[in-house]
Amino acid sequence: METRIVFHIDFDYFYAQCEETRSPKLKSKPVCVCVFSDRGGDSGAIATANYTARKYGVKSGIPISFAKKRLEERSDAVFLPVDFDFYEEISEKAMEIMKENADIFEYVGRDEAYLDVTKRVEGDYNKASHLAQQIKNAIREKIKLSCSIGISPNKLISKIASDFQKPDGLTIVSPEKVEIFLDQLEIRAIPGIGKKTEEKLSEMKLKTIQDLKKLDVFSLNKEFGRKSGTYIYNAVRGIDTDPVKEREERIQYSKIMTLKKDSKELQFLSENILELCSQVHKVVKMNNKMFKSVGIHVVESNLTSKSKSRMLRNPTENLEELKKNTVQLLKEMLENQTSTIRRLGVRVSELSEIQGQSNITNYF
Ligand code: DGT
Ligand code: CA
Ligand code: CA
Repeated sequence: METRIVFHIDFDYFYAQCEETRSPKLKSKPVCVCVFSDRGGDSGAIATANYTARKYGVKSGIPISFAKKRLEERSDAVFLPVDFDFYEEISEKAMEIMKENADIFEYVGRDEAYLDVTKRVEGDYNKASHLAQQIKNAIREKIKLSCSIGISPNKLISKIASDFQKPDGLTIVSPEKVEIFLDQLEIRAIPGIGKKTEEKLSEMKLKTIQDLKKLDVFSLNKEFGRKSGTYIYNAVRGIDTDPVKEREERIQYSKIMTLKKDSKELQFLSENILELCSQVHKVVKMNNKMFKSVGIHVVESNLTSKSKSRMLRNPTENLEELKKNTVQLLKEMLENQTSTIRRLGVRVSELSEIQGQSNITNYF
């Protein structure tokens, strides 16, 4: 039997809750955070909505115009544009609190992370539950954010558990409760089971995780392929040996902009890309990092995305080198560019820490 204790922590209605922290008046209203497309008007999609808006059927991914229809009777409904920088800032602060409370911390995304806490709670689920409550309290007091936590012997079950009593949930599934917890759930509770898989299974009259246990691994492999089949076979039995791996939030820094006009002119695009380089470089400097990979990203007028990157010989923190490489990438991309470009981005990755005095001095 597994003896690990793993937390999965996920912020509730994250973007919308961030908006509530800066204007608490929003709390009583339906709040929708929107990704407006640059077509203007209401074109675009809902990134997320608070639970008041969700009662009216508003959810991530639906068109903004649908959301407005569904909220027609609520004249107090609020539709805000996304502000990623602000959410990032809040996320970083909350992640700090989690990191301090983990033996191993694995960043998953802006609003979620895994923590292995086995050692610090000495494998004790009671202590684990106290620790989780402390983390929830600290995040609520310092950042004014609510989150949901799942606790279990592995990442898979904790991820399912954190979603089980949202919002502001705390669900503990100790090893002896794993089976009873999983059996009652619908198949879609398993992360990675999409609509298609669910439909296929429901045609076979399988609805709950317990039903799914009737299938042996061979039939599952035959139906879904070896990789998915084996995953499903293990998942319904609560088996997941994937360790919590140390991973920090920033694996890359990037900036992206919508151009004043669509263009494929080198001169115009270079001017803009150099400005993006300076912005990215500022962030790199602020975080005391070096990068070894440089990339550019474009969105064409027809909304097709393209990117191009290159690995440098050595890690660097040098702005001129960043500029030289991005302009070179841009030239290469424009060589057989037929469509004009609407959005432009610069990204650095393969980050490493700057260490030692010698580096710090040549870094200004
Ligand atoms: P929750 O966890 O169910 O209380 O609600 P959220 O909003 O935190 O949902 P989650 O954890 O799936 O996603 C975290 C954030 O990611 C969410 O606040 C906004 C963003 N996001 C999620 N789904 C979509 C989507 O379909 N489109 C866009 N643009 N953003 C999304
Ligand atoms: Ca969330
Ligand atoms: Ca999430």
